[in-house]
Amino acid sequence: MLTDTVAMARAETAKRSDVRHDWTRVAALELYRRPFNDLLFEAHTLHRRYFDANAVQKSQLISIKTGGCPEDCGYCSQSAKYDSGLKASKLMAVQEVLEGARAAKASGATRYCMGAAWRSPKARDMDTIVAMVEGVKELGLETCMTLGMLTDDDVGRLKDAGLDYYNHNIDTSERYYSEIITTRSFESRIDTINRVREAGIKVCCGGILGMGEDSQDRVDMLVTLANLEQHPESVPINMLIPIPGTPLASTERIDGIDFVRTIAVARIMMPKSVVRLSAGRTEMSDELQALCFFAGANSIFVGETLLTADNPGEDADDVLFDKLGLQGMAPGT
Ligand code: SAM
Ligand code: DTB
Ligand code: SF4
Repeated sequence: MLTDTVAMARAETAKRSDVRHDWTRVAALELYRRPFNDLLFEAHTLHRRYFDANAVQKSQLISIKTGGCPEDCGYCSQSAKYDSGLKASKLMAVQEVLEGARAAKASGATRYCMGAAWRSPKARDMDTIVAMVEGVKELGLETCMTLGMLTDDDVGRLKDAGLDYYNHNIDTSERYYSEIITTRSFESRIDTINRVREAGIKVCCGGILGMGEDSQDRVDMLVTLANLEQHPESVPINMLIPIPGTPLASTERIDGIDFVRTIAVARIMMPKSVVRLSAGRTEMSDELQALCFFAGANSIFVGETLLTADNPGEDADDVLFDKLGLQGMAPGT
Protein backbone atom coordinates (compact mmCIF):
# COMPACT_ATOMS: atom_id res chain seq x y z
CA MET A 1 0.00 0.00 0.00
CA LEU A 2 2.74 2.39 1.11
CA THR A 3 4.81 1.38 -1.91
CA ASP A 4 1.86 2.21 -4.17
CA THR A 5 1.58 5.66 -2.63
CA VAL A 6 5.30 6.29 -3.05
CA ALA A 7 5.17 5.11 -6.66
CA MET A 8 2.18 7.36 -7.35
CA ALA A 9 3.90 10.34 -5.75
CA ARG A 10 7.02 9.70 -7.83
CA ALA A 11 4.99 9.44 -11.02
CA GLU A 12 3.24 12.69 -10.11
CA THR A 13 6.58 14.46 -9.55
CA ALA A 14 7.89 13.14 -12.87
CA LYS A 15 4.80 14.50 -14.61
CA ARG A 16 5.06 17.90 -12.97
CA SER A 17 8.66 18.36 -13.98
CA ASP A 18 7.85 17.48 -17.62
CA VAL A 19 6.28 20.93 -17.92
CA ARG A 20 9.15 23.39 -17.69
CA HIS A 21 9.55 27.08 -18.44
CA ASP A 22 13.31 27.34 -17.97
CA TRP A 23 14.59 25.99 -21.29
CA THR A 24 17.94 27.23 -22.50
CA ARG A 25 18.91 27.60 -26.16
CA VAL A 26 21.82 25.21 -25.58
CA ALA A 27 19.65 22.49 -24.01
CA ALA A 28 17.08 22.82 -26.80
CA LEU A 29 19.71 22.50 -29.53
CA GLU A 30 21.19 19.52 -27.70
CA LEU A 31 17.77 17.85 -27.83
CA TYR A 32 17.36 18.67 -31.53
CA ARG A 33 20.75 17.12 -32.33
CA ARG A 34 20.27 13.88 -30.41
CA PRO A 35 20.39 10.60 -32.31
CA PHE A 36 17.05 10.49 -34.15
CA ASN A 37 15.82 7.29 -32.46
CA ASP A 38 16.61 8.61 -28.97
CA LEU A 39 14.85 11.90 -29.73
CA LEU A 40 11.76 10.20 -31.12
CA PHE A 41 11.61 7.69 -28.27
CA GLU A 42 11.60 10.45 -25.67
CA ALA A 43 9.08 12.56 -27.57
CA HIS A 44 6.77 9.61 -28.13
CA THR A 45 7.01 8.52 -24.48
CA LEU A 46 5.89 11.98 -23.37
CA HIS A 47 3.21 12.04 -26.03
CA ARG A 48 1.71 8.83 -24.60
CA ARG A 49 1.96 10.14 -21.04
CA TYR A 50 -0.40 13.02 -21.80
CA PHE A 51 -2.41 12.01 -24.87
CA ASP A 52 -4.04 9.12 -26.64
CA ALA A 53 -1.29 8.43 -29.19
CA ASN A 54 -3.87 7.46 -31.84
CA ALA A 55 -6.11 10.51 -31.57
CA VAL A 56 -5.64 13.54 -33.80
CA GLN A 57 -7.59 16.78 -33.44
CA LYS A 58 -9.15 18.16 -36.64
CA SER A 59 -9.51 21.90 -37.29
CA GLN A 60 -10.96 23.52 -40.41
CA LEU A 61 -9.81 26.91 -41.65
CA ILE A 62 -11.74 29.60 -43.46
CA SER A 63 -10.42 32.89 -44.79
CA ILE A 64 -13.07 35.39 -43.71
CA LYS A 65 -11.20 38.32 -45.26
CA THR A 66 -8.74 37.54 -48.00
CA GLY A 67 -5.76 39.47 -49.40
CA GLY A 68 -4.86 43.15 -49.52
CA CYS A 69 -2.97 42.95 -46.21
CA PRO A 70 -0.69 45.92 -45.38
CA GLU A 71 1.93 43.70 -43.67
CA ASP A 72 4.99 42.38 -45.54
CA CYS A 73 5.31 38.79 -44.22
CA GLY A 74 7.71 37.29 -46.78
CA TYR A 75 5.86 33.96 -47.00
CA CYS A 76 2.32 35.24 -47.45
CA SER A 77 0.06 35.15 -50.49
CA GLN A 78 -2.15 37.80 -48.87
CA SER A 79 0.30 40.69 -48.50
CA ALA A 80 -0.56 43.65 -50.74
CA LYS A 81 3.21 44.18 -51.18
CA TYR A 82 3.64 41.14 -53.42
CA ASP A 83 1.96 39.99 -56.60
CA SER A 84 0.84 36.46 -55.80
CA GLY A 85 -2.09 36.71 -58.21
CA LEU A 86 -4.57 36.40 -55.34
CA LYS A 87 -7.82 38.35 -55.62
CA ALA A 88 -8.54 40.42 -52.49
CA SER A 89 -12.02 40.35 -50.99
CA LYS A 90 -14.01 42.07 -48.26
CA LEU A 91 -15.00 40.63 -44.89
CA MET A 92 -17.45 37.75 -45.48
CA ALA A 93 -21.05 37.83 -44.35
CA VAL A 94 -21.84 35.97 -41.12
CA GLN A 95 -24.25 33.55 -42.81
CA GLU A 96 -21.63 32.48 -45.36
CA VAL A 97 -19.17 31.73 -42.56
CA LEU A 98 -21.80 29.71 -40.70
CA GLU A 99 -22.52 27.66 -43.82
CA GLY A 100 -18.84 26.81 -43.99
CA ALA A 101 -18.85 25.88 -40.32
CA ARG A 102 -21.81 23.51 -40.76
CA ALA A 103 -20.02 21.76 -43.62
CA ALA A 104 -16.80 21.56 -41.57
CA LYS A 105 -18.66 19.95 -38.68
CA ALA A 106 -20.33 17.45 -41.02
CA SER A 107 -16.91 16.38 -42.30
CA GLY A 108 -15.52 15.75 -38.81
CA ALA A 109 -13.82 19.01 -37.79
CA THR A 110 -14.21 19.93 -34.11
CA ARG A 111 -12.76 23.44 -34.36
CA TYR A 112 -13.44 26.21 -36.87
CA CYS A 113 -10.55 28.64 -37.37
CA MET A 114 -11.41 31.96 -38.96
CA GLY A 115 -8.53 33.98 -40.44
CA ALA A 116 -8.43 37.57 -41.67
CA ALA A 117 -5.68 39.26 -43.70
CA TRP A 118 -5.42 42.21 -41.35
CA ARG A 119 -2.65 43.94 -39.43
CA SER A 120 -5.34 44.34 -36.76
CA PRO A 121 -9.16 44.42 -36.81
CA LYS A 122 -10.97 47.73 -37.32
CA ALA A 123 -13.46 48.77 -34.63
CA ARG A 124 -16.22 48.78 -37.26
CA ASP A 125 -15.65 45.07 -38.02
CA MET A 126 -15.88 43.83 -34.45
CA ASP A 127 -19.68 43.40 -34.38
CA THR A 128 -19.48 41.06 -37.37
CA ILE A 129 -16.55 39.16 -35.83
CA VAL A 130 -18.46 38.72 -32.56
CA ALA A 131 -21.52 37.44 -34.46
CA MET A 132 -19.32 34.88 -36.26
CA VAL A 133 -17.88 33.56 -32.98
CA GLU A 134 -21.32 33.33 -31.37
CA GLY A 135 -22.85 31.64 -34.42
CA VAL A 136 -20.08 29.04 -34.79
CA LYS A 137 -20.21 28.23 -31.07
CA GLU A 138 -23.97 27.68 -31.33
CA LEU A 139 -23.28 24.99 -33.93
CA GLY A 140 -21.30 23.10 -31.28
CA LEU A 141 -17.84 23.76 -32.71
CA GLU A 142 -14.82 25.16 -30.89
CA THR A 143 -13.89 28.58 -32.23
CA CYS A 144 -10.53 30.06 -33.19
CA MET A 145 -9.80 33.44 -34.76
CA THR A 146 -6.64 34.94 -36.22
CA LEU A 147 -7.05 38.65 -36.95
CA GLY A 148 -3.61 40.17 -36.28
CA MET A 149 -2.77 42.45 -33.34
CA LEU A 150 -5.46 43.05 -30.72
CA THR A 151 -6.20 45.82 -28.24
CA ASP A 152 -7.50 45.19 -24.70
CA ASP A 153 -10.94 46.17 -25.96
CA ASP A 154 -10.77 43.60 -28.79
CA VAL A 155 -9.73 40.73 -26.52
CA GLY A 156 -12.51 41.66 -24.08
CA ARG A 157 -15.12 41.50 -26.83
CA LEU A 158 -13.78 38.20 -28.19
CA LYS A 159 -13.75 36.66 -24.71
CA ASP A 160 -17.34 37.83 -24.05
CA ALA A 161 -18.41 36.33 -27.39
CA GLY A 162 -17.07 32.98 -26.13
CA LEU A 163 -13.97 32.66 -28.36
CA ASP A 164 -12.05 29.52 -27.37
CA TYR A 165 -8.67 30.06 -29.09
CA TYR A 166 -6.76 32.94 -30.65
CA ASN A 167 -4.03 32.15 -33.19
CA HIS A 168 -1.09 34.51 -33.38
CA ASN A 169 2.18 32.96 -34.55
CA ILE A 170 5.69 34.11 -33.71
CA ASP A 171 6.67 32.34 -36.95
CA THR A 172 10.42 32.04 -36.30
CA SER A 173 13.18 32.98 -33.84
CA GLU A 174 13.47 36.54 -32.56
CA ARG A 175 16.83 36.79 -34.36
CA TYR A 176 15.47 35.74 -37.77
CA TYR A 177 12.14 37.58 -37.51
CA SER A 178 13.26 40.80 -39.22
CA GLU A 179 14.53 38.79 -42.22
CA ILE A 180 10.93 37.70 -42.84
CA ILE A 181 8.73 40.57 -41.62
CA THR A 182 9.65 44.24 -41.26
CA THR A 183 6.27 45.93 -40.74
CA ARG A 184 5.89 44.73 -37.14
CA SER A 185 8.12 43.41 -34.36
CA PHE A 186 8.55 40.07 -32.64
CA GLU A 187 7.84 41.93 -29.40
CA SER A 188 4.42 43.05 -30.67
CA ARG A 189 3.53 39.40 -31.29
CA ILE A 190 4.37 38.52 -27.69
CA ASP A 191 2.35 41.53 -26.44
CA THR A 192 -0.77 40.34 -28.25
CA ILE A 193 -0.25 36.75 -27.05
CA ASN A 194 0.01 38.00 -23.45
CA ARG A 195 -3.12 40.11 -23.87
CA VAL A 196 -5.04 37.07 -25.20
CA ARG A 197 -3.77 34.92 -22.31
CA GLU A 198 -4.69 37.52 -19.68
CA ALA A 199 -8.23 37.73 -21.08
CA GLY A 200 -8.61 33.97 -20.50
CA ILE A 201 -8.69 32.95 -24.18
CA LYS A 202 -6.62 29.87 -25.08
CA VAL A 203 -3.45 30.59 -27.04
CA CYS A 204 -2.60 29.03 -30.41
CA CYS A 205 0.94 30.02 -31.33
CA GLY A 206 3.63 28.45 -33.46
CA GLY A 207 5.55 29.13 -36.63
CA ILE A 208 6.83 28.12 -40.03
CA LEU A 209 9.79 25.89 -40.88
CA GLY A 210 11.68 26.05 -44.16
CA MET A 211 12.09 29.81 -44.48
CA GLY A 212 15.91 29.58 -44.64
CA GLU A 213 16.30 29.56 -40.84
CA ASP A 214 18.96 27.39 -39.17
CA SER A 215 18.55 24.72 -36.48
CA GLN A 216 19.22 27.21 -33.70
CA ASP A 217 16.42 29.47 -35.02
CA ARG A 218 14.02 26.53 -35.01
CA VAL A 219 14.70 25.63 -31.39
CA ASP A 220 14.90 29.30 -30.34
CA MET A 221 11.34 29.75 -31.56
CA LEU A 222 10.31 26.77 -29.39
CA VAL A 223 12.29 28.10 -26.40
CA THR A 224 10.34 31.38 -26.63
CA LEU A 225 7.05 29.46 -26.62
CA ALA A 226 8.03 27.02 -23.87
CA ASN A 227 9.32 29.79 -21.61
CA LEU A 228 6.07 31.77 -21.74
CA GLU A 229 4.37 31.81 -18.33
CA GLN A 230 1.95 29.20 -19.68
CA HIS A 231 2.56 27.04 -22.73
CA PRO A 232 0.25 27.76 -25.68
CA GLU A 233 -2.51 25.15 -25.62
CA SER A 234 -2.06 24.74 -29.35
CA VAL A 235 1.25 24.89 -31.27
CA PRO A 236 0.92 24.95 -35.07
CA ILE A 237 4.07 23.94 -36.93
CA ASN A 238 3.75 24.92 -40.59
CA MET A 239 6.02 23.83 -43.42
CA LEU A 240 6.50 26.79 -45.74
CA ILE A 241 4.24 26.65 -48.78
CA PRO A 242 6.31 28.59 -51.31
CA ILE A 243 3.99 31.12 -52.95
CA PRO A 244 5.04 32.46 -56.38
CA GLY A 245 5.50 36.23 -56.25
CA THR A 246 6.56 36.32 -52.56
CA PRO A 247 10.18 36.84 -51.45
CA LEU A 248 10.31 33.24 -50.15
CA ALA A 249 9.01 31.70 -53.38
CA SER A 250 12.25 29.87 -54.18
CA THR A 251 13.52 29.07 -50.68
CA GLU A 252 15.10 25.63 -50.36
CA ARG A 253 12.71 23.06 -48.91
CA ILE A 254 13.40 21.92 -45.33
CA ASP A 255 14.75 18.40 -44.96
CA GLY A 256 12.01 16.02 -43.77
CA ILE A 257 14.09 14.61 -40.91
CA ASP A 258 14.81 18.13 -39.63
CA PHE A 259 11.08 18.84 -39.77
CA VAL A 260 10.34 15.74 -37.65
CA ARG A 261 13.12 16.68 -35.21
CA THR A 262 11.47 20.07 -34.65
CA ILE A 263 8.09 18.43 -34.00
CA ALA A 264 9.74 16.07 -31.48
CA VAL A 265 11.47 18.95 -29.67
CA ALA A 266 8.15 20.83 -29.51
CA ARG A 267 6.49 17.75 -27.99
CA ILE A 268 9.24 17.37 -25.37
CA MET A 269 9.34 21.06 -24.45
CA MET A 270 5.54 21.50 -24.35
CA PRO A 271 4.32 18.02 -23.42
CA LYS A 272 0.72 18.95 -22.65
CA SER A 273 0.17 21.17 -25.70
CA VAL A 274 -1.53 20.00 -28.86
CA VAL A 275 1.06 20.23 -31.66
CA ARG A 276 -0.51 20.81 -35.07
CA LEU A 277 1.03 19.48 -38.27
CA SER A 278 -0.24 22.53 -40.15
CA ALA A 279 0.45 23.97 -43.60
CA GLY A 280 2.43 22.04 -46.19
CA ARG A 281 0.93 18.54 -45.93
CA THR A 282 0.18 18.34 -49.67
CA GLU A 283 3.95 18.10 -50.22
CA MET A 284 4.52 15.54 -47.44
CA SER A 285 4.52 11.79 -48.00
CA ASP A 286 2.37 9.55 -45.82
CA GLU A 287 5.60 8.31 -44.25
CA LEU A 288 6.71 11.82 -43.27
CA GLN A 289 3.31 12.60 -41.77
CA ALA A 290 3.35 9.25 -39.91
CA LEU A 291 6.74 10.12 -38.41
CA CYS A 292 5.37 13.52 -37.34
CA PHE A 293 2.43 11.83 -35.60
CA PHE A 294 4.84 9.44 -33.87
CA ALA A 295 7.05 12.36 -32.81
CA GLY A 296 4.11 14.07 -31.12
CA ALA A 297 2.00 15.93 -33.66
CA ASN A 298 -1.66 15.39 -32.77
CA SER A 299 -3.67 17.88 -34.77
CA ILE A 300 -4.17 18.75 -38.45
CA PHE A 301 -6.09 21.15 -40.62
CA VAL A 302 -8.70 19.27 -42.63
CA GLY A 303 -10.44 20.22 -45.88
CA GLU A 304 -9.33 21.04 -49.42
CA THR A 305 -8.07 24.54 -48.63
CA LEU A 306 -6.12 26.17 -45.80
CA LEU A 307 -6.64 29.94 -46.04
CA THR A 308 -5.64 30.37 -49.68
CA ALA A 309 -3.41 27.34 -50.36
CA ASP A 310 -4.24 23.67 -51.03
CA ASN A 311 -4.59 21.02 -48.34
CA PRO A 312 -4.95 17.24 -48.84
CA GLY A 313 -8.77 17.13 -48.36
CA GLU A 314 -11.10 14.72 -46.60
CA ASP A 315 -10.70 11.65 -48.83
CA ALA A 316 -6.89 11.65 -48.69
CA ASP A 317 -6.95 12.18 -44.92
CA ASP A 318 -9.48 9.38 -44.43
CA VAL A 319 -7.13 7.02 -46.27
CA LEU A 320 -4.15 8.20 -44.20
CA PHE A 321 -6.05 7.86 -40.90
CA ASP A 322 -7.18 4.34 -41.90
CA LYS A 323 -3.64 3.30 -42.81
CA LEU A 324 -2.29 4.56 -39.50
CA GLY A 325 -5.24 3.56 -37.31
CA LEU A 326 -5.77 7.18 -36.25
CA GLN A 327 -9.02 8.66 -35.02
CA GLY A 328 -10.38 12.16 -34.56
CA MET A 329 -9.86 13.61 -31.08
CA ALA A 330 -12.97 14.53 -29.11
CA PRO A 331 -13.27 18.29 -28.40
CA GLY A 332 -11.88 19.51 -25.09
CA THR A 333 -9.45 16.61 -24.61
N1 SAM B 1 -3.08 38.14 -40.48
C1 SAM B 1 -3.03 37.33 -39.34
C2 SAM B 1 -1.65 37.16 -38.80
O1 SAM B 1 -0.70 37.26 -39.54
O2 SAM B 1 -1.53 36.89 -37.60
C3 SAM B 1 -3.66 35.97 -39.53
C4 SAM B 1 -3.48 35.16 -40.79
S1 SAM B 1 -1.85 34.54 -41.14
C5 SAM B 1 -2.10 33.96 -42.79
C6 SAM B 1 -1.67 33.09 -40.11
C7 SAM B 1 -0.39 32.29 -40.19
O3 SAM B 1 -0.39 31.45 -41.32
C8 SAM B 1 0.92 33.03 -40.29
O4 SAM B 1 1.34 33.53 -39.07
C9 SAM B 1 1.85 31.93 -40.77
O5 SAM B 1 2.43 31.26 -39.69
C10 SAM B 1 0.92 30.99 -41.56
N2 SAM B 1 1.21 31.06 -43.00
C11 SAM B 1 0.84 32.04 -43.83
N3 SAM B 1 1.30 31.81 -45.09
C12 SAM B 1 1.98 30.64 -45.05
C13 SAM B 1 2.69 29.88 -46.01
N4 SAM B 1 2.83 30.28 -47.26
N5 SAM B 1 3.26 28.71 -45.62
C14 SAM B 1 3.14 28.31 -44.34
N6 SAM B 1 2.49 28.98 -43.38
C15 SAM B 1 1.91 30.15 -43.71
C1 DTB C 1 -1.36 28.45 -38.78
O1 DTB C 1 -0.35 28.32 -38.06
N1 DTB C 1 -1.46 28.02 -40.02
C2 DTB C 1 -2.73 28.37 -40.58
C3 DTB C 1 -3.45 29.05 -39.41
N2 DTB C 1 -2.46 29.06 -38.39
C4 DTB C 1 -4.11 30.36 -39.58
C5 DTB C 1 -2.63 29.12 -41.86
C6 DTB C 1 -1.81 28.43 -42.90
C7 DTB C 1 -1.83 29.25 -44.12
C8 DTB C 1 -1.16 28.58 -45.26
C9 DTB C 1 -1.11 29.42 -46.47
C10 DTB C 1 -2.42 29.82 -47.06
O2 DTB C 1 -3.40 29.06 -47.03
O3 DTB C 1 -2.48 30.92 -47.59
FE1 SF4 D 1 -1.07 39.79 -43.48
FE2 SF4 D 1 -1.14 37.72 -41.79
FE3 SF4 D 1 -0.33 37.41 -44.35
FE4 SF4 D 1 1.21 38.71 -42.65
S1 SF4 D 1 0.61 36.54 -42.50
S2 SF4 D 1 0.72 39.37 -44.74
S3 SF4 D 1 -0.29 39.73 -41.38
S4 SF4 D 1 -2.34 37.96 -43.67
